[in-house]
Amino acid sequence: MSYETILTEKRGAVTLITLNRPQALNALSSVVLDELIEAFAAFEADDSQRCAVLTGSGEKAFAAGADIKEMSDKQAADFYLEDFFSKWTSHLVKAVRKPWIAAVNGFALGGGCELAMMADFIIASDQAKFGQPEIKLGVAPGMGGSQRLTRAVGKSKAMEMCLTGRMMGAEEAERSNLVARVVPHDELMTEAMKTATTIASMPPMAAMVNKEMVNSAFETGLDQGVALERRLFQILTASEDKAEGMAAFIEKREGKWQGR
Ligand code: CO8
Repeated sequence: MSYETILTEKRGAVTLITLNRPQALNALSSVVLDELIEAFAAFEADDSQRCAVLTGSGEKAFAAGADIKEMSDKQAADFYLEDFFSKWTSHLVKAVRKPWIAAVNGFALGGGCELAMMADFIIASDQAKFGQPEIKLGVAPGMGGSQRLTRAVGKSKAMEMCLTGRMMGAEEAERSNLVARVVPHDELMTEAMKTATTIASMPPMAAMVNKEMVNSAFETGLDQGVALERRLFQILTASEDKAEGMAAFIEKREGKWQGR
């Protein structure tokens, strides 16, 4: 499948998706959104693919935000009637049950930071910079940034970033729990692919269940989350991969997963 604004590639069981508008710092236009929706749907539907990595092309940016040039002429009624930005969460967060990682290689600003935070976790280059500078355009985050950033780094830092539009460097992002890990810039893709390959080698249904459990911590109270965890755990114990995983451990061999 060929796209205009993104590149996709299957590497074993890992799908690599690259935002590919380097001349616009990978700004997220409506074409990018439509193509990402298609690429993630293809990844989700392909049983041979078990983890995805999303990154940006070029040296400078993961994505410098929603496409300001495309949005500048739109009126409030257009944004409201199109329910602008709603598809990002419905198609890239809710509809993707398999794990995916954002490999942030440079600027992740505005919608770019929000897109990275939609991933299950972020691995960042030491040159990455995160920010929600929408206030400087007279607006505010619109793809979940005020919510996901606050849950990740806490109220004080999220509020400061949204109100001043300042960027956070990779080291601060790791210290503040926005990213799972920072790696030297030149090693970003090797490390991200290695991590994705490790996830892809796990029993696939167990990977989906682990993802669902951790995500539920953001959406439910503690009692409800713990109850969901217990039920999902009980369901997994009936899987073929549970029987295989435990037998493989006892027989001192690698498990062979059925994905069910
Ligand atoms: N949208 C469209 N084009 C962009 C964007 C963007 N978000 N970011 C950069 N570009 C383009 C530039 O216009 C420029 O194009 P051209 O060469 O044709 O002039 C090219 O990318 C390179 O950019 P710069 O020359 O600016 O590169 P610098 O290295 O000098 O600066 C920065 C890099 C600091 C990242 C700078 O480009 C910048 O500040 N970009 C915008 C960041 C931003 O504000 N992001 C938030 C966008 S808003 C959003 O995501 C959600 C809510 C939006 C509602 C808006 C309603 C109008």
